[in-house]
Amino acid sequence: MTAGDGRTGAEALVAQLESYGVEYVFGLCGHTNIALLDAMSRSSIDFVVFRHEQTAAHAADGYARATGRPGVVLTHVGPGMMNAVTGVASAAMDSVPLVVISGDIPSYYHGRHPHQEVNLNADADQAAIYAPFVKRVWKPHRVEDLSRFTERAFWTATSGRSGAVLLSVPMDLFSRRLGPDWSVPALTEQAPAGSISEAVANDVAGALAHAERPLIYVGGGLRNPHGVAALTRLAEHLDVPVVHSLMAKGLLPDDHPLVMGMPGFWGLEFTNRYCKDVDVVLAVGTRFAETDASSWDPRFTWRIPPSRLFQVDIDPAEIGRNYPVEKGIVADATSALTAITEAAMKLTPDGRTDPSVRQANVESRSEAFDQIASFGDDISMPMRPERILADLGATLPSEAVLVTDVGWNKNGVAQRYRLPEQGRFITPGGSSTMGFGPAAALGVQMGWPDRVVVALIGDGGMSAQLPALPTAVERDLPVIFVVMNNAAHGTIADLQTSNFGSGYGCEFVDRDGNPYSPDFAALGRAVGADGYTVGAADELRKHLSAAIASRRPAVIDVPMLNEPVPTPGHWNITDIYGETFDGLSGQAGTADVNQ
Ligand SMILES: Cc1ncc(C[n+]2csc(CCOP(=O)(O)OP(=O)(O)O)c2C)c(N)n1
Ligand SMILES: [Mg+2]
Repeated sequence: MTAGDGRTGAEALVAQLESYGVEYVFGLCGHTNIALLDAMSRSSIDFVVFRHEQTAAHAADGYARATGRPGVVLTHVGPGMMNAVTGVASAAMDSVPLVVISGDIPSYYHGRHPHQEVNLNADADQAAIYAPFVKRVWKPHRVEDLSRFTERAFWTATSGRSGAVLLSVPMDLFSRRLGPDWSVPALTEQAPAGSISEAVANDVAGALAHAERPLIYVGGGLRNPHGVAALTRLAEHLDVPVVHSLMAKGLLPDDHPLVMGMPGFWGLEFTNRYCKDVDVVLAVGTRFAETDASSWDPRFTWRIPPSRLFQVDIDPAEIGRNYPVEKGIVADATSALTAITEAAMKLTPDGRTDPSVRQANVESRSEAFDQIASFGDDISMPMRPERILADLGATLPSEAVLVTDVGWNKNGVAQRYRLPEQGRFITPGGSSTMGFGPAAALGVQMGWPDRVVVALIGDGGMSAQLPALPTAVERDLPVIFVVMNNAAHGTIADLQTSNFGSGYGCEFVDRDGNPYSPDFAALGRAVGADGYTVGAADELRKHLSAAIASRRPAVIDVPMLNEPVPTPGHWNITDIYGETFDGLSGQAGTADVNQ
């Protein structure tokens, strides 16, 4: 083999991405990556140019959530990598597979502090910025190593608990040539991840079957349709209610009589009460996040012990962190649920003491959903958030995808929106990143070109990712951006008002103290999208229908009252602000117990 007469590192990398089935690369250029872009221009890969790296990373994340395939992001060194951080970390915190490729400084300038290097602590230290949230970083030094590391990057992002990885490539490697006999290393094949022994499956199934008040608590770790099918069989056969984390809304149909919705801060009172008094919990692919556990205060959502916990997770670090387990089961969620279901089919539930659970659940959930629907003809202007959700529910086709941001949109939908069985809810769970919604929606639409995709966002979220708008137009993506506009970072303004008496610093006001908002519809039109302003409450459905019919990017600016999100669970920040929280015992002091 003679080095120097084969393809360049860039050409080899592009061929490798093609062979791994990569359709899109989401990113932004810089002098460190244009050699790769040049190679991509002669390939089947479509490079999607963004105007901000955070937008690119969220869009790649949205694409990965929609398709189940890893998103690929391309950034420039230094400021490019830093701009992408929020998007990459948001994906990582929701275990979404993302491969980030960055053009790095030229290898031969190492130690000389070349242009745009981040080096105030160590030379060429930019990859260290990603250390707290990526699964692994690769920094090839020789072009011969690039394809091996690329294979590792895809394998690592997609196997086990999926997540983000970084491949930081010195820019000169893109232009160096490989020998003529270079070939793409095959991507390591994934066998189904490990299951559990029959004995463990029997134990878990037995505990559920003989329990008085059992519960299955499922999280975003269960993504596979086979896993969902096993979960449904298990719950129905043993008559066990199912509670889901924020990330898992929509895994089972919202109107299934055993589905109790989400627990925690934004869970319904009925749901939290049920969770608190269960005797056996099977938790699958969930980390008992603070939001879903009412700040882990045993008076509100989970009391483990005395509840007995069986916890299944592919990541051992998630097991037993906040609650002690009777059995910590490190396994793939789908395989484990399948085995437990098989074991359960031989049993009959024999310990139940309260036959009214299903009925009470259906009533409680219907009450929450119907409460939203009851605002369907509310004529308040600015609109009430409930009416906005009611209008969406009444107008969107059943297979529409709701991509939310943070604020009333995320919490209101998670708690009170009856998601149709074919619908999808996509939200930033772990990081709750304001700005996720508008940008992730682009990638979701690219993954599902035929579906109606709504970015349901606040005015804060839209403002945080305005660069998403021109890209939607440029790429002809018919995303409907519904801006719930209360001229405020409303969720935080509400918190601040209830704890400190004013919304100072959280509301958008002009120099005279009057509410201020950009004209989002005009901003939409300025970039070439359709723009609608809702002037009266009954106009929203009309504008939504027009936007759905036109299949063009559209911005609908919806003036909205700043209403606090109903928080039937408990969030102990109120105690922390009031200095009534004893962090050592983990107990609130004087705060009200709202149950
Ligand atoms: C990037 C980022 N910055 C700050 C926050 C804290 N935060 C949570 S909700 C929120 C307000 C969001 O405002 P908006 O999008 O207008 O929605 P609203 O709360 O008004 O419904 C903020 C600032 C965050 N989650 N993410
Ligand atoms: Mg707002």
